Amino acid sequence: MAIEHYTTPQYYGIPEEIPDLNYGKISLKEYRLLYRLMQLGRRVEETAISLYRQGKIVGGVYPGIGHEAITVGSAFDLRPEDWLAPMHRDLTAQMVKGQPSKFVLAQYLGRYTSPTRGKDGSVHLSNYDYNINGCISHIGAMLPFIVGVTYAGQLRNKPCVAVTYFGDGGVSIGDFHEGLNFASVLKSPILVFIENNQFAYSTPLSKQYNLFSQADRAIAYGIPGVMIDGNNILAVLATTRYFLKRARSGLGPSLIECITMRVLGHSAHDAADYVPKEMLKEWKKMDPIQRYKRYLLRKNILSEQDIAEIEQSVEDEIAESVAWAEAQPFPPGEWAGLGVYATSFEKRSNKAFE
Ligand SMILES: Cc1ncc(C[n+]2csc(CCOP(=O)(O)OP(=O)(O)O)c2C)c(N)n1
Ligand SMILES: [Mg+2]
Repeated sequence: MAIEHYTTPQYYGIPEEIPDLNYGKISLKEYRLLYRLMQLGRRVEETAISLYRQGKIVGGVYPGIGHEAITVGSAFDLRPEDWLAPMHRDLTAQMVKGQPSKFVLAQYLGRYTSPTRGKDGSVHLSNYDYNINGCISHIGAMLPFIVGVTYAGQLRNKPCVAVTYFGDGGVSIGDFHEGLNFASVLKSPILVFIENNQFAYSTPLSKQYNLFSQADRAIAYGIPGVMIDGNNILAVLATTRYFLKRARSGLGPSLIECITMRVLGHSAHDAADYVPKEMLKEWKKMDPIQRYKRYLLRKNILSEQDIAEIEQSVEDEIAESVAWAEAQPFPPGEWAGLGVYATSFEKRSNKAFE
């Protein structure tokens, strides 16, 4: 089974444990916040799936459930001036960067007060108030784009780092290779995460490439590449911290392959019958939130009561955000023809709606 293929990398854990690595200093506040953000991402997406089943969602839902260690760990240390260029499965990273959960839900529901004012679904959600450039649909296009964004920062002497993401399928496209080469030449301060979730839609890894690790692709571009346990929040955070520091000090980009599993279908309309049941069962034991919770309890970092309080505060936020989003108006018809060309494109700011 594919899962056993990945038992040797440095940071790879076992289902019940998070190994003791040198994580750097993590304060109690950060331990709590990491848990809260993972839980918030999970619950927002579960809520979106439920709204989808009620026929309320405009467009699709592409859940990143099971990816929370990657989406939270990779974006956790980003500063306001840094950029996030998420993929279709990275809504949780957007919330880590500051995107309010009520905007995520308003976007799913196609409301006029959503960041794109009701145009498009959740996938292309951007928010320039938080330096988030939403997913460009054509897989691969995010990398050359974000190289350009950080290059602008380099030229203006206003350095910023950027984090972007690929799937295990997306890395086979030309833009990935051109973009990574360009990033290497420009010493772009970019962390490129590969969310290896074992499938690209219905295509398993065995039909996609013949490498042991996608991180090996980094060698071809003269940059560092690592493969890590993508269901271990602390491994993702430690690795991100290391490469962020490296990028901020002018040493250029890195490629970080995170091994995980797409535990649901490609989107809410995909039952994913092509995924072996046994494989899913094994991966569910490695759920990143449950693993982190066990770690926090075992190490006496948080108590059951602390965890319950955090979970309740997430439930309260979700209830408030859903109520707000459902009460928002749909866009007026004439809005469909506005904002299409640059000439009529007003500066996007969502502050007015907060
Ligand atoms: C150039 C291009 N080809 C195909 C698609 C359609 N498409 C969207 S997501 C997807 C699967 C991507 O798989 P992967 O990169 O592994 O990411 P995952 O969905 O598993 O997170 C495909 C084929 C697209 N958006 N762009
Ligand atoms: Mg994939």
